[in-house]
Amino acid sequence: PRFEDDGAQEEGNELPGSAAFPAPSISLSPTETRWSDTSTFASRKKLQGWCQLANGDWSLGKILSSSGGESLISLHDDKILRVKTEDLLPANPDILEGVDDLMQLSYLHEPSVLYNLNYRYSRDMIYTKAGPVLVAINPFKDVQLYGNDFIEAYRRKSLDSPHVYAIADTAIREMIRDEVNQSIIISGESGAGKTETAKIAMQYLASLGGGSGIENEILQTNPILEAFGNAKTARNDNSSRFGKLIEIHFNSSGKISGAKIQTFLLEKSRVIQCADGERSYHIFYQLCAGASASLKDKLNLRNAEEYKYLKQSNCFSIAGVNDSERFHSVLEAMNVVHISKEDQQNVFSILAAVMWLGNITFTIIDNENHVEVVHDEAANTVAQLVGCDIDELKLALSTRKMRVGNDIIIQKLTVSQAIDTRDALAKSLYSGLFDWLVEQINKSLKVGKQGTGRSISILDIYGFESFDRNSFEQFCINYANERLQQHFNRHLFKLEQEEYVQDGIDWAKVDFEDNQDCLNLFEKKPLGLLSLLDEESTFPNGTDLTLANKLKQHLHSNSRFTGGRGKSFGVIHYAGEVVYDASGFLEKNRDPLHLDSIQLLASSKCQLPQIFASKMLILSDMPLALPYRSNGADSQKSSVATKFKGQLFQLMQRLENTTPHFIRCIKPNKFQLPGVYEQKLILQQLRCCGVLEVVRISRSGFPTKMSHQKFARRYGFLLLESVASQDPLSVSVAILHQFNILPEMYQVGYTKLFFRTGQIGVLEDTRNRTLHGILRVQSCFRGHQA
Ligand code: AD9
Ligand code: MG
Repeated sequence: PRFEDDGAQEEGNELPGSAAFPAPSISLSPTETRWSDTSTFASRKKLQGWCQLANGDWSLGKILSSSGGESLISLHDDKILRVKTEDLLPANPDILEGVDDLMQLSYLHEPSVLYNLNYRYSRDMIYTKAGPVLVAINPFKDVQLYGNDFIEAYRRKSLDSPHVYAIADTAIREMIRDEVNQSIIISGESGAGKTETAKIAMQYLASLGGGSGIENEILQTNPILEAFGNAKTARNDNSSRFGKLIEIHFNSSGKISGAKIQTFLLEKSRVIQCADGERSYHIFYQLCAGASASLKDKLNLRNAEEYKYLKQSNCFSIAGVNDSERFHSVLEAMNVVHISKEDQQNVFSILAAVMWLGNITFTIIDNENHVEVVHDEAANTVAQLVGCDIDELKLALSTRKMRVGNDIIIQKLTVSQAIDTRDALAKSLYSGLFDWLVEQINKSLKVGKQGTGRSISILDIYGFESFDRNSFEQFCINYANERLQQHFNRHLFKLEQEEYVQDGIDWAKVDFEDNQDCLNLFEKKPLGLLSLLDEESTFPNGTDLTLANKLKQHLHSNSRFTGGRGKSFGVIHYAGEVVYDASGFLEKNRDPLHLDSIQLLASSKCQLPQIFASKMLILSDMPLALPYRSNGADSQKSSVATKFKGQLFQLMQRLENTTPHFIRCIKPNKFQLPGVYEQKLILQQLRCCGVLEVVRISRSGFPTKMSHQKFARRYGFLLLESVASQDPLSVSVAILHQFNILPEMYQVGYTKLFFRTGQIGVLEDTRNRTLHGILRVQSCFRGHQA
């Protein structure tokens, strides 16, 4: 590959000459740019270099001497180290300190990237470009980078340092210029800042306005969805437990005309149980803390501490968060998105019913462990809040109707079956409520009739997760991240390079980490993780252990699959190995709809339970009157994993038709603390998301491209002299000459022109200035006429 030469090497005359460094290059194993030519090296005094300390961190030091393949290096703390010269990496000249695009670094290797990011981070410059990708490091504190003044400055382009606003601005401009839908794809680990970043992007887009308050409505969806879909986890006090795509539509005059939200796989299991120190969904605690006396009375509401579902994890509050205040913000937001007061009451009834469900207990009535529901305050309150008969409720939670041949028999449930049934009802009430809310929000944001010109989608999906214990949720989340990673790879590496080759331009290939084999491990039929999981889920006798064994039996030779003991198995993801515990996989994947519970909801006097029941029936494809078949198969509905896979495919298809803008969020430390920059943690994230390769391909590649026709049409009018032939290619070449674009800065392909970064800027500026000039002259002219 050829490289842009920023001239830094000549200026910094203390740097080794080009003999020792044929070209600035990078590598994930940073051997490429190691000092090999010690003679060149030794002749230069005061030279700085990077060396790796015993703990793995990189440190910058002055090289005191070099001989016999070894160097003495003095570190900042005056320590002197003896290291192998070939293990040293060259430092960038001072003038490149803190550059805002990693592409500008003369020496691009891991320590120089880490240093540059840290240099900026410690000055609250949390955003840095890595070629086309924006890297955002979570500050874990308020930084003075947002608000109307900044928005205005980015719009007028009086500020151009890397920023989410700049990305959103580019998306808008490209949407208008190319007439193509855009997407802003935000990724990163849990707690890295995706949701905050998405909100910052939404803020910028909303500032374009739309009339009748649509922009405010869009912003107000955030407090609602966060209250119902976010929770405190070990990694993040405000962790999103669902994925979200918001599509913001614009009309032909560039104003917002509406929006649509799609959500992915809410973590239902959190409603009934979560790990120690974590919380269930924020809204439960907010409701308990913030409800008015009359609402409390109506819902028979207690303190959060009195609900079993909430108290089992021993965590009720979040440092620095006032749940009661948040509750009032949610109420206001619900008003803004036109959820009526009556519907709000209905929502709270369901929430209270879910909490009270957890307090329902059972007594054993025979020596086969069969149970009856205890007729107490909890059962009474649930019946009242759900709007059903208390006896029906008790029956639905303690028995199951079965069809055997043509007869219907009633089977009593054991303690554990009854508990499962109760918990399943709580989960489906909550997820029904969540889906219903999203639907109401979408009705309110509905894309206006006056036609949607184009849209910008913002994707904020749960980040890659690897805990001590990883369950079905992590399995799905990490699978989704593999898909997204592939989208990223495809766009930034594969498609890019294929395009160069197709258009016949001179190009040396850059390798990248392909994750197709990991996706195959998940998706292959019939012997992939998802197929095998589904197969085992349909076997009445399948258990989590038989599932784990089956996976090992069929997949042991797959290089991305690592076995494990008992119910555990491992997958080598693009971001590292994750060991999953198959306990609960089958149940969560089947997510059985207990028909007796659905019938119970359908019999409700209240609106929401009825709506949930009919949705569940549509999903399950079952007529209401039909009880379970005796083989235990509750319904024909597709498994959770299959549904999720379908959603992901749809999502990818939608994204494929957009121009993507990628933002990579980085979590600088595990403690959610400001000012703590942990090299190893950051490096691991940079590696797994391929940031360094992106920089490499961008700076050796041609990120801007335009067809000959388009180029000629767009800039042809700027030509000062007429061109003999009017074919687009001749016009294009004439433009390139007139603007003195250097030959190494572009290539002419069969159909397109390819430019290195920064080249098209001059042309665009001239074009804009010229156009404005023309418009001014025209309006002057009209003024005279008037
Ligand atoms: V998860 O995968 O949903 O668990 P996210 O979404 O990546 O995760 P989130 O946006 O929730 O992380 O950020 C975590 C916390 O970091 C926030 O609650 C803020 O306290 C903090 N944060 C993130 N970005 C910023 C920022 N730009 N400015 C200030 C920030 N604080
Ligand atoms: Mg989030």
